[in-house]
Amino acid sequence: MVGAFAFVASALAQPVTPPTNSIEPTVTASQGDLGGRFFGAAPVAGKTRRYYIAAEPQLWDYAPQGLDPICGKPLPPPVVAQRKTGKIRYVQYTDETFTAKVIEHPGLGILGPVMRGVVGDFIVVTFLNRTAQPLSMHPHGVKYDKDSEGSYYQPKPGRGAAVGPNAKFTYVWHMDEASGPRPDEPSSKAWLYHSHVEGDDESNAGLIGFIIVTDPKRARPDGTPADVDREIGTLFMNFDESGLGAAEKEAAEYASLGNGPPAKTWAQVQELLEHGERPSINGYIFGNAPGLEMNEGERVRWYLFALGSEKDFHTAHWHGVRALEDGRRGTDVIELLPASMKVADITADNPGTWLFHCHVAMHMQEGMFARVVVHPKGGSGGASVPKFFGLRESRESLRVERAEALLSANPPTLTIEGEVTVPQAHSIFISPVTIQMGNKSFTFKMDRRGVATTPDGTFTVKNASEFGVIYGGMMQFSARIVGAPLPAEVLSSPNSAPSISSPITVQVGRAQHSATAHIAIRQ
Ligand SMILES: [Cu+2]
Repeated sequence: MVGAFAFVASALAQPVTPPTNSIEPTVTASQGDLGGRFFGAAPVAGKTRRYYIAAEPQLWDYAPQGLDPICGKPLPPPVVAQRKTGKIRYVQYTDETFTAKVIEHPGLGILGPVMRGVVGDFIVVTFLNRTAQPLSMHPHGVKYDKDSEGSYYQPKPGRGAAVGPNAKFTYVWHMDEASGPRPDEPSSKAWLYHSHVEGDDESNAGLIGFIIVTDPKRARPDGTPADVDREIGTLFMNFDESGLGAAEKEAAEYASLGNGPPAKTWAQVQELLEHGERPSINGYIFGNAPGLEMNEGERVRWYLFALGSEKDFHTAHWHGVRALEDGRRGTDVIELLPASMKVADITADNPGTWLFHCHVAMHMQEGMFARVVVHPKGGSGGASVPKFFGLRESRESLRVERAEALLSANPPTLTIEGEVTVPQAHSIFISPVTIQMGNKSFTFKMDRRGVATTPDGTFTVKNASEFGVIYGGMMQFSARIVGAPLPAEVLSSPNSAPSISSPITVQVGRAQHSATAHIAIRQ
């Protein structure tokens, strides 16, 4: 056993090679974007929902808390040896420049951005492939022509089947009648989307998300289901971190057929597979999934998915609350198989912190569990995550958390605190930050400690590493602007006004981020 474990540990220490394929791209970077049509016509303009999504390499952490907070135990050795791993994810941007990332919903974990609409709408998504291998976006459930199928196979794959490195393709998907809920189904339903050039490897790499289609007769003006107060989405999937490619698995499998000795024996391959198993909920294991939160009394629509292989038979089980499965059956367990897509309606009638887990014993042991919180009415603070996925107004890349003008101070000062999206592993001392408010703009160039001081004020980055690098894609900042350069609208705000709203733009490198700052005025 000691020998076997040493073998596994040394194999795990090798860098995991990203999946590769030898498929000829159907669209290359030099061809430009050849998509954007639906059966040869432009999608209906007034019914178009526009998205910009890139596939990007990312370091994924299965257990960011570093332990199992539910059982109060350390993580098992194979997980500790390889808690973080290289993934590819779908990342949403605000516009066609692909410079400002949209702030991610923390409850989605490894899942990509949610795209949504009502029956009759078109999803128009420009896909940019920022990896070295051809990738795609293949949707379930919605209507598409061959070019927007996003799936590579013979004969005649469509143009969007295998989008090459740095290439772009705009997919058009129609939420037709058949993609929406029937009258006897719940008011909204969800469909998976994933990359489908060589499907299994790419879902396992992290290229998965979902689409919500709502019945327009039962929808709010923003497209959310009218009979629901909150949405949650969970993917049950056994990610494979063995680092073994399909060829290696097959070589071991068919060794007895006389094709020469395999590089690894069948037993070695099984051992690697076993230690590489990550039975995850939204890409998190051992109680590390954040954002599964509800408030007491809310009607919560829970979208459940599974994906993966023959080990991905899951039974999602809630403690503390009951669910109505697809509007029909009362239960607290939902059965899931690879590519299952189910809807469970829950009334959050039982405040507390509850276990949510896969009831397959092996998966449970290997960490397929999470915490669900039902915040009590009248408690101090409710659910901290947005109530609905993928709304237009939540597509922000800049969030102003605090803005305050002290006008009686000498000189008067304006303080702005917030967060803004930045690229992966962003070096703060390379890209200056420019803040624009009204007719004034202030540029700050930080040092490695993340501080910039100019005659106009100070800008401080709060979450950079000691080398001046931000990991995780969010820059937390505090800006203080002093004296005469304050925007005129702030200085001249009427004495009686307790606050004013002002558009603010923050530019980081090439990326433009806009928001509205609600500035509290202190005289
Ligand atoms: Cu399971």
